[in-house]
Amino acid sequence: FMRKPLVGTSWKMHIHSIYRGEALAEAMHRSVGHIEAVDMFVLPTFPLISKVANKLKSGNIKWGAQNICIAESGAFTGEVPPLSLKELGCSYIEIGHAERRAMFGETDKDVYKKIRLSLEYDMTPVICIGETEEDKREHVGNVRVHTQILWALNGLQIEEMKKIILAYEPVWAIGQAEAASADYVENIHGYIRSIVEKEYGKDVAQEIRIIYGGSVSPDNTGPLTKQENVDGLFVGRFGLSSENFYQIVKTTM
Ligand code: G2H
Repeated sequence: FMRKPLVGTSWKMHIHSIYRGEALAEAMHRSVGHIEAVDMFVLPTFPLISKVANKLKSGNIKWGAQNICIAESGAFTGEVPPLSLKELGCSYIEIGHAERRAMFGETDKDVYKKIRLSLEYDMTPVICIGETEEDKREHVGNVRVHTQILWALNGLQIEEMKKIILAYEPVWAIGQAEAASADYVENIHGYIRSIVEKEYGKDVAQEIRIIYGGSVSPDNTGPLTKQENVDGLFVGRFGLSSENFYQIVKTTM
C-alpha cells in the first residue's frame, strides 16, 4: 500500500440490540484494537454510539455514524445534529450510502451538504459513490461516478480534500454473494483518482484514500487489496463477526 490502509465497517441496522452491539464492540476491541498498521473504524446505529465508544476508547478502532443531518440545528424532526456526533467522539461519518440514496431519497445535493458539515465539525466524511446495475448495463457507470464525485467535492479546499475518504461501492455488488472483481474495482478506483487529480493536482490525488465496499469477505479481500488504487475496505455483513473483521484487516497488512 502506498497509503495507510483503512478498514471500516458499518453495522447498518443488522445489529439492532444495544447489548449485542456492546458485546460485538468489546470483541472487536480484543481482536484488532491493538493494531497500529491499519486505520480502522466501526459505524453503529445512533443509539449505540456512546456504548460502543466506551468499549473502544482505549484502543485503535475509531467510531462514527452512518448518517448526519444536512443542517446544524433547528426544526428537523428525527434527524441527528453534527455537534452531538462530535461530542460522542465520532471520527468518521458515512455519507450517501446506496441504501440511503435508494430508500430515503438522499440526493447528491444532500451528500454535498453533509460533507461540508462533517468537515466543519472536524469529522472525516466517508463518501459513498457507485453506479447501479442499470447504469452499468447502459454503460454510464463512469458518468454516474463522475457526477457523484463532482457534487461531493464541490468547493472543497485542498486541506479538506486531504481529510476525506472516498468509498467506491457499486450498487450491484452490495449485499451479494460475490464482490466486484479486483480488475473492475482497480479500473474504477484509477478513474476516481484521475478525477481528483484533474481537480486538485497530483499530490492530493496520491494522498486521498479510496476504499472498496460491496460484499467484502475474508475470502475475496486478497486480490482486492493487491490493487494499486485500492487503499482499504468498507465491510458490511462480514464486519458483524470480530473473527471475520480480524481476518479482513489482516489481509491489508
Ligand atoms: C456495502 C457493504 C458495506 P455488504 O454496502 O460497505 O455491505 O458487505 O453487506 O455488501
